[in-house]
Amino acid sequence: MTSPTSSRPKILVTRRQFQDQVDRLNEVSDALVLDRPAPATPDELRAAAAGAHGIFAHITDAVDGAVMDAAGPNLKVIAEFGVGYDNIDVDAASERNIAVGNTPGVLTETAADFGFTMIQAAGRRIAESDRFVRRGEWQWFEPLDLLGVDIFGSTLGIVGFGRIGSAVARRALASGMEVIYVTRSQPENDLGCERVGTLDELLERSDFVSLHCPLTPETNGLIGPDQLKRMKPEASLINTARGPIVNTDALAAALRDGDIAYAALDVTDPEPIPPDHPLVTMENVTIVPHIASATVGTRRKMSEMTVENILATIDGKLPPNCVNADRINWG
Ligand code: 8YV
Repeated sequence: MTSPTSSRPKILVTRRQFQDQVDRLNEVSDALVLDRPAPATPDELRAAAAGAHGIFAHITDAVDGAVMDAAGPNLKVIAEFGVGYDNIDVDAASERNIAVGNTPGVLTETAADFGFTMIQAAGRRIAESDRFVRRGEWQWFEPLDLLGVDIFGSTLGIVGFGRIGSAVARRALASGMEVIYVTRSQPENDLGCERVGTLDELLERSDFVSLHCPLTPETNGLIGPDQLKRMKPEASLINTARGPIVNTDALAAALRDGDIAYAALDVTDPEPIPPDHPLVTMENVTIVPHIASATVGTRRKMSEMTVENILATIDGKLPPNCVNADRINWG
């Protein structure tokens, strides 16, 4: 905890973290860990940020200009525990000369493992089958019950062919899928996947559509009613990227009306999704609570990287992984 007389920098850690990483921060700073079950409300976040040099931030924190102003002029770094940083207003940070860090690379393979798991979970109706057994409905062998879609030989459409999207593609190719993709920034790939001209073409050709793009103003609502109608009725939508990329109401309607067969979601909008939400009550949906990077090894590496991004700034250097380095001037 920061004492009023302390000259050490204050670091706000907004959620519980690996204690050895908090200890690393405490060697050179005073870490204030918000050690409670629920995320801070905006008011709590602003109050807790007061006087901070750094914020160890999580997806649950909307770090906007008001939080930065509440922190005050000491604030030098906002270090996101994750590769996606759509919860941080990077423009507001840059205007205030505050560096924003993230954790690219360390979670790629784990997130891709999980993305491919969700493709299989959708195609083979794993969660639905589990619920069937738990309800006591497994009475005898029924050759026409719970039939899924072959993974092998089917077409996977990947939206966003960056680190994670292309790592999912490698897994899909090894499982005998054809892989097509659309992407904003990547050049041609050397994996043998086909880059298609439009999202519409991808949606029309794919048996599985898997989202791997960041949430930006351009991708917010990217998959809406028109896009879902273009998908095959036997196709599945997999979202392990960010909830708002998909229009939730349109998705629920498409699943209800049979426009698509299945959805497997690691992320939702809203998040957490209320237990009485239509998507939660549908059999042809699998929802898990934003766990794509949730392995011990990966979350630990993310934590270490976030701490390193903060420690660098206490030394007067930019975070090693800084998303707005070109906009920071610390003289
Ligand atoms: C994290 C993620 O679990 O890296 C990301 O962008 O979504 C996840 O790996 C999340 O950011 C936790 O803060």
